[in-house]
Amino acid sequence: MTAPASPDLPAAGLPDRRPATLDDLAIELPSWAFGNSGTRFRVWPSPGTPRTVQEKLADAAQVHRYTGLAPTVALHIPWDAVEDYAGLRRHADDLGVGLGTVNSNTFQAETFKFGSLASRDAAVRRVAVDHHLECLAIMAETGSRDLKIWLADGTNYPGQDDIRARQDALAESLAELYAQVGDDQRLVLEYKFFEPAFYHTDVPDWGTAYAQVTALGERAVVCLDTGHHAPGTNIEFIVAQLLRLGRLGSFDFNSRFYADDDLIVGAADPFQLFRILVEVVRGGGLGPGSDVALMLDQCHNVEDKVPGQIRSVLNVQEMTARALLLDREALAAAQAANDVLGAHGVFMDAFYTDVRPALAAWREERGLPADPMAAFLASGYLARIAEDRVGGTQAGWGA
Ligand code: LRH
Ligand code: MN
Ligand code: MN
Repeated sequence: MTAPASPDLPAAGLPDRRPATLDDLAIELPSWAFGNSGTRFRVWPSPGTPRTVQEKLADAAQVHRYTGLAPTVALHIPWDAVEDYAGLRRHADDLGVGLGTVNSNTFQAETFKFGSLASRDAAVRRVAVDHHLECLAIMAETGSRDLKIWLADGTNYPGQDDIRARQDALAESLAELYAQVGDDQRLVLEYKFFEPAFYHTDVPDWGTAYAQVTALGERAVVCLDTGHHAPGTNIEFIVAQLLRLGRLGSFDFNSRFYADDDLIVGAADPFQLFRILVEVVRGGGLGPGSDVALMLDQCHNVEDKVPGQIRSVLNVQEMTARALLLDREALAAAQAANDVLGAHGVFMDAFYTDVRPALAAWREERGLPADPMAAFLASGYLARIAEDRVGGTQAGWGA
């Protein structure tokens, strides 16, 4: 294990801790993955789609029941707004899951056409800050730790607005908000390089998110959404850097081919997921003492949603298992000897190991089905919800 880079930085590798194991893995599901979604061309409805947040939680509980991997569900406000959040928490508890991160939403209201927390209009900023204060009040009732903020703020044309003044406005808004974040809570800032703004985005990259959160204080951290980078970006480097700096708060896992595709994590590039998880394990982001939240942020446009989420958590588990297999001693020895191909070989050996039989055994030891997908599909749940959930409006991305 290497020594910390400077006395101020948290120790890399955290040598005195129990090493992470597969039992440490817990993945948070997004409530919105269970609603209908699509593209700007069409939303494809599917039978049995939840009509309420309670039904979204029931579907999420199925994923946990068959995999043992997904004990919490993230909410999006106002999509999941209810009158009684303490009641919603009890409902989740009865289903065997907990409520997790609360996501704010300033990307759909008319008021925020030209920006929200980064707007230069003080009245608009007031509305945006108040929405986040409401989210904090909800978190007190749901028992959630994290307030996650993703901003659609940006401009479409050079000269449209003063991009530097908007950074100052954003810093001001975040500072007001952060002052209300409780001792046990965190403010998590998510970045995204473009879309819906096409020319400039106010929080486009990890560096900007890092600069903004470090100005706030210790309980402000960064969310890395794997779909929010330009093609070819070395995401595992960003993971290593943010962990080294102690500011990696959470992941939004998904897959991309072209842009913010929100496909099943590990579907487009399993090797990238492996490389990311190697850095997570290396940097102490899994296991005792870690407060990195591993979340999914996905939409299932054409496939069934509950099996889509089951596939997703199993993909994360599979690549985590391979990352845990990495022979770090052999790797360190090869690296120290500048044995380029030897080190690469050790790395690839872990990636190419088929862990599926071992994972099936791991599940059976814990009273879970060896094949969660097959067991779920055989349970008849999909047919049951298709029959039961007729009438009312199906929830969708944005409802
Ligand atoms: C933005 C984003 C963000 C939102 C979610 C619905 O693209 O990734 O995390 O909250 O999608
Ligand atoms: Mn996201
Ligand atoms: Mn996204």
